[in-house]
Amino acid sequence: MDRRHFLALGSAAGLAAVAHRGPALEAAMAAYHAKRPRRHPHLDRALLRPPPEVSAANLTLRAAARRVEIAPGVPVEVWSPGDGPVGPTIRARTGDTATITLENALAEPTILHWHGLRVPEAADGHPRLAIAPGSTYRYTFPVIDRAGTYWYHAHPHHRTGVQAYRGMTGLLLVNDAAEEALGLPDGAHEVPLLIQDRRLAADGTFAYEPAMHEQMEGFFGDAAFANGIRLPTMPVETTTYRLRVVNATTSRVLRLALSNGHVMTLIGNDGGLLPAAETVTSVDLGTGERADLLVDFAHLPVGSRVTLVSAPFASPARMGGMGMGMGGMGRGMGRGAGGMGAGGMGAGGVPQGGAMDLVEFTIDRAVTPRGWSPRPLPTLVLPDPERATRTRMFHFNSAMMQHDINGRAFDMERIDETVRFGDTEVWTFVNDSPFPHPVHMHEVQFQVIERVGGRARVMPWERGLKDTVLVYPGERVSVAATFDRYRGRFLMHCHNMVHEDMGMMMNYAIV
Ligand SMILES: [Cu+2]
Repeated sequence: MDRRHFLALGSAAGLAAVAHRGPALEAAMAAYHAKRPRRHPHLDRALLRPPPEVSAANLTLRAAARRVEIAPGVPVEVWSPGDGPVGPTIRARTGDTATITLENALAEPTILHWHGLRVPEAADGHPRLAIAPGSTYRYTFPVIDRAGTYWYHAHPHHRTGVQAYRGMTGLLLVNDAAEEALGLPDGAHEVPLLIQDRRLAADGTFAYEPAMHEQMEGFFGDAAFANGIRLPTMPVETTTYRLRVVNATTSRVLRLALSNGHVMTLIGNDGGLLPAAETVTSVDLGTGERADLLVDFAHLPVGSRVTLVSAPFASPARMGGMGMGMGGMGRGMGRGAGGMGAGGMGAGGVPQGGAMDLVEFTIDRAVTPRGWSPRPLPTLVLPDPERATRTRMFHFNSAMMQHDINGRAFDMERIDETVRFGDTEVWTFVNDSPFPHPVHMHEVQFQVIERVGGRARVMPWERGLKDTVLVYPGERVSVAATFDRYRGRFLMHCHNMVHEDMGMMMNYAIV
């Protein structure tokens, strides 16, 4: 970054950028550059492409194995609900009716879940609704949720991890009048980023074979993908962009930051726009969480590069009783290698907390910046914990090659909790294990009201409405939710896909 240039300009944005660069971030970025993964010599950066946009009305998604290029000249077999390496971006407006047909041309059962949307039981993609190869499933539901960055992914039991990893996922963007009135960057300046991390095996396939230690901590790739493109680059103009980021990784916590240490403006998260914009230098996202960010490339010299990265952080994993935590067996080989030859059982990816490039931006063209200054965001009604009629406690345990909630692994037919329709409740998620658990509730957008232990506060990116919250080892996080849209059987689970596939999931019924 050209700090003097910024100071000379004396712009509010420039001064804010300098003021918000704390020593901690400087150190983190220095560490990042020191450990920066080398580019794989055989893979050039590919241009970032937004997935094609489709309407939610009369949409057919055909899930099939396809060969697509994930970098120039590198075809890989993906399993995708569209023609690209991941599914198309579904656009809807609040009040629309979604009518979506899923055709299963895969060789195994599948079903899609609309993550973050409140939908009728039959449209929620519960694993018991998975359809056999050759079958179709019809979803019809009104889009009742506010504007936001939602997403979709496969949800068959035991196979969510591998299917999402191979491409059975996509973005689902909802717009409404209140959001449109804000005049946020759009068109080419609105950039959906579905982030995954994967390992490309020597045989040109995506390796997904969690070894024993990976069945405990999770599965980590050696390179990041955005919209199914490996280590992409995007030419940008010297103006403000809206990045709509989904953490669609199997197990990785992302610490979103810019490689030049600049600030970003966080305007939204899981459930849409925040009560107020926040200036941040980094945002932590567990799998399933989203961030709606404004990034300003103004004043950067043409030809320079800025990378959206996952900045390094101390892995929150604690040493487990079996040495499965940080520094456990099989680690280190994959660090920074980013290589095709590193695939295969036990090779490991970049470990949890390791530095990763996500998307490179090249300043391509100087334009008159079209800034966006924070202004009042749409009013938000949050579930009120004072109205809660009941509190429930959920202990997340990972030990002895098992992941469970309150001592029980998922049973498709067992209803673990029953909630009265219309009630507001407080649910407390307690992490008794050595690994982070991003906890996701279907069918509600909740308010995070308290975190005890660990980070001991509600983070700036956890304000507003959320459907997934990151619970670190030793933390106890409470959320308030109102169950007032549909009756039926829904899920609460850890969104580390290795954990959920192994049973860290439960049914709850709204009656
Ligand atoms: Cu978990």
